[in-house]
Amino acid sequence: RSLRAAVADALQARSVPFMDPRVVRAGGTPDKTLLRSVPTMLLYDDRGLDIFDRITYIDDYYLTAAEIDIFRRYAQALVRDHVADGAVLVELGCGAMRKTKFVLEAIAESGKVVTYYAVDLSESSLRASLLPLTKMFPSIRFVGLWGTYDDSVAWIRRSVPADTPKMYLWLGSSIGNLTREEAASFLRGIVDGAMEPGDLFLCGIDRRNSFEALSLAYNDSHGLTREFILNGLDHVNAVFDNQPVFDRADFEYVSIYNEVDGRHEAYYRALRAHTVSARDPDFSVDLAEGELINVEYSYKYSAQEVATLLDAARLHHVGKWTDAKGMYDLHLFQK
Ligand code: AVI
Repeated sequence: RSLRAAVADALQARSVPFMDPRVVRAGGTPDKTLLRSVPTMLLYDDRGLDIFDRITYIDDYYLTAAEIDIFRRYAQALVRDHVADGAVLVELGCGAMRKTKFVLEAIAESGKVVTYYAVDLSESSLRASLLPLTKMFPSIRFVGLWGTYDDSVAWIRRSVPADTPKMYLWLGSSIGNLTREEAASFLRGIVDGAMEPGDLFLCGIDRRNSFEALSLAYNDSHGLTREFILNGLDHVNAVFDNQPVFDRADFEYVSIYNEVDGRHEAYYRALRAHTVSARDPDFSVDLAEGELINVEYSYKYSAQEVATLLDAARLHHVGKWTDAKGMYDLHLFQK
């Protein structure tokens, strides 16, 4: 019900500023228009999670391979130098945990005693990922935290003694799906609420790579990203008990890498003028032909933007590892 209200609100409001990137690239100043949107969260129903998982295996979407490359080469050193005996690791939004395995392997080899908390919104994916790990790494204690990031931070604050060394892991450039301001205040909330001085935060962040690389990463040659984004329309229909709200045939996926703001922008474009409507909550929205509806931002970070983020969050930079192609960084921050 609250997701329905969020969809209705976002569709009715024109609140997302948009500047035509073609005009910006040509050196002009385009008109600023305000667009409708739908919540990014709609991309993650079971089918969306499954398509995203497939995206992480394709070359065009280089982010996952880059992060895995970093872990392959540096997980041992990371555990040796930064994971204390008796530490607690908290992975936010762990998903399929493909990269986590490298860290767990290094922990098991080190003989250190570690408790690993995995936070995820999907109970079934938590169970499916954790069960085999408990068998593979009997020396590590696994705990699944089913809920939002905020739930887990509150839980950690209540349940983990303050003097236990903690390391948070936020991988896969998930930070990119928040605005820079949201990212800073999210980190600041953890720093203030659930970290002690000396505690660590390991964060995978994508760089402001070339226009070509980013355009391909978010509009891959297999069409998986297009399917991932368009599936969000079907999910809206499901959320509204298949009234239906959207007809997929009326929309196409628009992928734009905005070099000025350093972010990929994902939109639905209405292929014809038509009205979309639903009941409970009731709304009716007239879409113009060609109208764009925003569904996702994926922010990319320069070194300066990482530094600004850390200042705002009151964290210090203590380490950085980069993939062989120099496209992606794993950063270690400390309170
Ligand atoms: C989950 N998140 C970090 C992905 C990203 O890169 O923004 C989601 C995604 N969207 C399109 N492709 C992948």
